[in-house]
Amino acid sequence: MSFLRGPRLSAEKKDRIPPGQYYTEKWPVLHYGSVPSTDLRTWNFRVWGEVEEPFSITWAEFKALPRKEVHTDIHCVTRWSRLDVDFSGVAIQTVLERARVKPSARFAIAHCEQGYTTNMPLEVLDDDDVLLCDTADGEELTPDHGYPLRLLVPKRYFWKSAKWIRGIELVTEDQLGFWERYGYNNSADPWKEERFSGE
Ligand SMILES: Nc1nc2c(c(=O)[nH]1)N[C@H]1C(S)=C(S)[C@@H](COP(=O)(O)O)O[C@H]1N2
Ligand SMILES: [Mo]
Repeated sequence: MSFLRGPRLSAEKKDRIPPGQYYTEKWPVLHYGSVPSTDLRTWNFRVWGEVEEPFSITWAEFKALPRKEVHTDIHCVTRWSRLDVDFSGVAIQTVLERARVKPSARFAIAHCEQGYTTNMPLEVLDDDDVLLCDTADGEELTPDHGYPLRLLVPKRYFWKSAKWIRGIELVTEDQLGFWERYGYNNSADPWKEERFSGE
């Protein structure tokens, strides 16, 4: 049947594919620019902005934080969806609590290598399936998928899941990130097909 793209899916799995998406078993690689190389000896991760306790931690300190696993589906605005991925890393709440986010903080900006940013309301970031993630399906992230660390925000299109993340800034006013300035939808809910701005 020509309208089926890719492998056949059970009804249960079909219901997990948002409108306008197709199922893939592959994990495509998408980003702007080149894959950065990371030296874990100089790598750090910062939280700053509207917080009581801005901090910077090394890779060793990051790896000593409590771990969490998230089993989820991911949806890219270029229309592929991948189901049942096992991610592991550190719950976003672990770093937000350590920084003691001020009540004035309303939005978060993820800052990555080479200046890539993505933005979201604090309540979108502060969700129980959001991870700072360093493994996928039991393997360390590969360089092209964000090694050593990426953000995972499963309820939004995948461009909000910033690769090569180096910090989070909490702000009072929203600031568009890289793809959001380029015309991608600021909210990016795949179940509402919020792909591009103006839609
Ligand atoms: N640092 C950074 N993160 C990024 C991007 C980027 O250009 N730079 N692109 C985003 C986009 S558009 C997508 S679809 C996903 C793709 O992630 P993947 O290559 O692991 O599938 O990464 C997101 N994270
Ligand atoms: Mo994307």
